[in-house]
Amino acid sequence: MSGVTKNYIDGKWVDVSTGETFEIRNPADTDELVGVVVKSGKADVDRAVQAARAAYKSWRLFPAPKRGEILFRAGELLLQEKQALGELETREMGKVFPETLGDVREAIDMAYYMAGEGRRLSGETIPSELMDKDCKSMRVPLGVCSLITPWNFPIAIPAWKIMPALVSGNTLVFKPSSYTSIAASKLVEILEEAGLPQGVLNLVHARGEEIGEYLATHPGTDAVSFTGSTAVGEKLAARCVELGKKVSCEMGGKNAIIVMDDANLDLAVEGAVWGGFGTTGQRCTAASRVVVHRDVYDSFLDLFTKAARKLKLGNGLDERTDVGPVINRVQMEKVLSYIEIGTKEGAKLLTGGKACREGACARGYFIEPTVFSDVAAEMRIAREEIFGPVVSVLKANDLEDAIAIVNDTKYGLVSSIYTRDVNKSAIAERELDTGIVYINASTIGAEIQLPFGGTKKSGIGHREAGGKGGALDMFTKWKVIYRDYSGKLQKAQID
Ligand code: UN1
Repeated sequence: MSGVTKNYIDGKWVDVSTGETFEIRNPADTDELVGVVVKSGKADVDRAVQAARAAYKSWRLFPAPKRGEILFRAGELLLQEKQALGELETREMGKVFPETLGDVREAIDMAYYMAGEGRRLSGETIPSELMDKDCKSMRVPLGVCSLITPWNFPIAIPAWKIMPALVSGNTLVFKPSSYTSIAASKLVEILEEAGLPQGVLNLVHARGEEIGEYLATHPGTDAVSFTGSTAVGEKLAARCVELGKKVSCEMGGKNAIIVMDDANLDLAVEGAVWGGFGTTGQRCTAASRVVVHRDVYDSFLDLFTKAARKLKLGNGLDERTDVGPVINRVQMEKVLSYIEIGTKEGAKLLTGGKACREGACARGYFIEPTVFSDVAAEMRIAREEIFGPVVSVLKANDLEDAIAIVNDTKYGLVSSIYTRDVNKSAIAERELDTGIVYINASTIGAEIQLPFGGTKKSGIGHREAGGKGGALDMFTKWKVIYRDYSGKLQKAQID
């Protein structure tokens, strides 16, 4: 542990008005203090917004390709620091080292991708219906954006927002989850080193929802991009609409994998294990439901349960570990309470179901990978987002039934189907009402060059990441220019 992690405002690492701090402890071993972080008050947010406002005047005019070059350098630095960042992330939030390396990789991908956007960011030139008149559309920045990010992807999700927001010419106030403040600070340090001018990116650390809400609704900001729970996102979005701020929220999921009778069963089992228990089930894309064709239901359950039992819990830096801890005590209790609810509702607990407090797990928030079978579609464990290592298996009669089960949720982030029948895959692709559909692959691992996000209560506003309809739509607004060089009054639409 070295020193106190500070706020970054107007190009300086600074203390906070409250004089208070909070601790970050390793969720795999709470005896390990990972760091101490400043706890911001409202005055610190005010300072950060003010700095972003001031910096906006020149940053918006700084050429986009040059903004892109800074991001490119940040990508290079992230690549150099990948191992160290991955290790820090595992200590700070618990997920296993190969996955934290993947998290950093996703940020590198985003940096390079958005660096390229600096030389595109294109609009259109379109013919006018009148003589001697031209028309064009262009993307312009929004102003000051607040970015509020969760702990499960400590570097990647901030990068999904920071990189497109910066290349588009916005200035930012970034409030990361207080469970991953140190990783967030490292990302900001890297962007500073890459040459970001002062005030363009400001970082405030705080614990609890109050400061995030204060920032999101701050009169000095123009837009909010949030990733987190549906409950918080919906509240935030409603406030932003009232206040006239542009808003985008990535929220919950109750994602499902369909396993058809013709599927490669071993592959489907691997996909269900990876989607259900990867990141300890703490992804918005996690496969928390598996909907299995009745003809392969028993054999799938047999293989899946065996595979889940084999998973080794422990510290994510130990290479023998498959599954790390959940993030904190509150989350552990929430997941355990869902396991109790599932049992009471009559689902059959096939494996797992308990906290683990032995051996490598003695001082952390560990929960055994848990599989429920005989789950009915109306049960809470089949409907509510648990965000932990708990998978509900449901039985379907045929493809139509399976699709209906998958779509019968308030969420719509990701779905997947395992089948070797090309016609079935085409029908699933058309009918599954989710922002992302995988065929013969699990629900996790979206790539950054495509829009990321979901339907229904999984998302409000714009998609994240790259591609048409991705994050540039969130972080820019369209401006249309008509130029009349005829020297006379010309009237459109008038004969
Ligand atoms: C999240 O869990 O909030 O597709 C994001 C995936 C990752 C991103 C997950 N690329 O699982």
